[in-house]
Amino acid sequence: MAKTAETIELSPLRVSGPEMQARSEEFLELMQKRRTVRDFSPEPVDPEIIRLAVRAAATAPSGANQQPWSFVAIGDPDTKRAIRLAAEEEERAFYAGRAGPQWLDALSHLGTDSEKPFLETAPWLIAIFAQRWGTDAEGRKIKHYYVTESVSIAIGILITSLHSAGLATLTHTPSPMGFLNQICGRPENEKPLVLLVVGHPAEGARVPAISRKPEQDVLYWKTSP
Ligand code: IYR
Repeated sequence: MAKTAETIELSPLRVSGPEMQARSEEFLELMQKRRTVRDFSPEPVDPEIIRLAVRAAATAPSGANQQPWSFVAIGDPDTKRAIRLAAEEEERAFYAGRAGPQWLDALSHLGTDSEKPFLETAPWLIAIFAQRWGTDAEGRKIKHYYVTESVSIAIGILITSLHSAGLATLTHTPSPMGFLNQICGRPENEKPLVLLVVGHPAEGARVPAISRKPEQDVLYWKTSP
C-alpha cells in the first residue's frame, strides 16, 4: 500500500515562452563551449567556487533521495602528488597492454598517454565517490538504489557549474581507482567514480579537433501528427 508522503508547496520557476526560448539557446551556447582540457595552468582557483559547485552537484536527483555521494576537494600539493604517482602507475599498466588493442585504438585520436602532469599542475582535484551502501543509526547496512546513475547526474551538474564559472575540467578515470579511498581517507562502502581535474586552461592550451554528433544522430521524436 502506498504511503502518503508529507508534502510542502513547490515554488516553480515560471518562465514565459520567449524567455524560455532565449534561456535555452543561451544555455546551449554555453554548453557548446565546454571542452575537456588536459593542459592546465597552475593559476589558483578560490575554494569558494569549488564549494559552490559541489553544493550545486549535491542538488541532483537520486534513487530514493539517498544522495549517495561524497566529494573530496584536493588542493594540497603533497596529496596531489600522491594521486599523480598512484594514477600514473595504473596508467602505465593500462597503456602497456591492460587496455587491450581495441581500447587503445579507440583512444588513439585523443593523443593521451600514461603521463598525467595535470594531476599536480591543476589547482584542484575533486574525487567523487559513490556510496554503494549506507548505514543506519545502529550500524546496519542500508541498500542504496541507482547509485551510479545518481552520482553520474551529480557529476554532470558539477561539471556544468564549474564550466559556467569559466573553469576547465577533465573527467579523469584511472582504472582501477581504489588508491583514492586510501589517499582521501574514504570508507570501503564508497567507490571512486571520477577524479575531476579543475582549473584554468594553460595559456595557449590546445584540444583535439573533434566534434559533437549532429542533432539528427542523437535526437529521435515520436510525436502525433
Ligand atoms: N584513463 C586513461 C585512458 C582513457 C580512457 C578513456 I575511455 C578516455 O576517454 C580517455 C583516456 C587516461 O586517462 O589516459
